Amino acid sequence: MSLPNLSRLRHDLREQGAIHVPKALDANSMRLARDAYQWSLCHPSPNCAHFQGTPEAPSKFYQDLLNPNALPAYRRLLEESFAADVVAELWDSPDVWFMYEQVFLKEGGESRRTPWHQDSSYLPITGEKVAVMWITFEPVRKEDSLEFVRGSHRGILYDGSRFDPNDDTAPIYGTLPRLPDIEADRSRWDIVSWAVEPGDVLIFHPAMLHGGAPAHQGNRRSTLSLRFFGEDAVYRALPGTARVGDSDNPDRPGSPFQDIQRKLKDGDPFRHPGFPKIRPRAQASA
Ligand SMILES: O=C(O)CCC(=O)C(=O)O
Repeated sequence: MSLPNLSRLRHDLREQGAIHVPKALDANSMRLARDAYQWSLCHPSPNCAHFQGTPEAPSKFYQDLLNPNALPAYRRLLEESFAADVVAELWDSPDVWFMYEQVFLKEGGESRRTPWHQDSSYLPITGEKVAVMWITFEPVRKEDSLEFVRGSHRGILYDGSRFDPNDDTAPIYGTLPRLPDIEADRSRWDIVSWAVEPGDVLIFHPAMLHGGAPAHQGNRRSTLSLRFFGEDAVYRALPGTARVGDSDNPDRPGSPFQDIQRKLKDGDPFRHPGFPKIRPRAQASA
């Protein structure tokens, strides 16, 4: 595949940390993505969470991630869709590994925002070639989309958010700088977002500060995030132990992250059989 405006997309992903790639996934890729997403909704893992609404935002906000049984269900998406090819092209690298999936569903009226956070606060991985692909199944207006602080992947790594309904910045470790209250004064931050159609994707570095707008009465926001890494990705120990139940924390009992944290030391190549290599495609045997 060949993405239009590839050199600008590569530049912006590297320097600004997040990009909108229009029409990245064709109809077949979107069908496979939806099948995988539906599988996740029908097979909640021990990691799934229903976030409490508030009186102002009472609607459903569901998420699940790193389902221990996801790989067979996601295999066709990973092998046959363009998702990993898009990432390989943006990295200008043939090698892509899959880390894990995350599903979000907001519906039933006003929902709370997804608090501002950086995925890197929860992940013992670092490198230039680490990326999140955000796929939406409904058209999303710019004001209802995922938002980013431009260039924040080059800045401070903040503590994670506990997704506490009473305090978006409540920390998970207490050892990293506390997340700033971006919503309290958005004008201080260089916030960027895009309108996204099904088939478009947002791609961002996991160190990017990002947060999700709420869903509104009469609309549904169902999205799938896929996390990938490339050949320069290395292990970087987390600054503490996130607690099981902390949202976005993939360090769950039995997860490959637990194993990797026992076995690797800082700077080791980030590799584990639970994180399969998906590009280049395996050669069909004769
Ligand atoms: O879609 C959202 O509201 C949040 C997405 C997100 O935080 C992620 O994909 O890492």
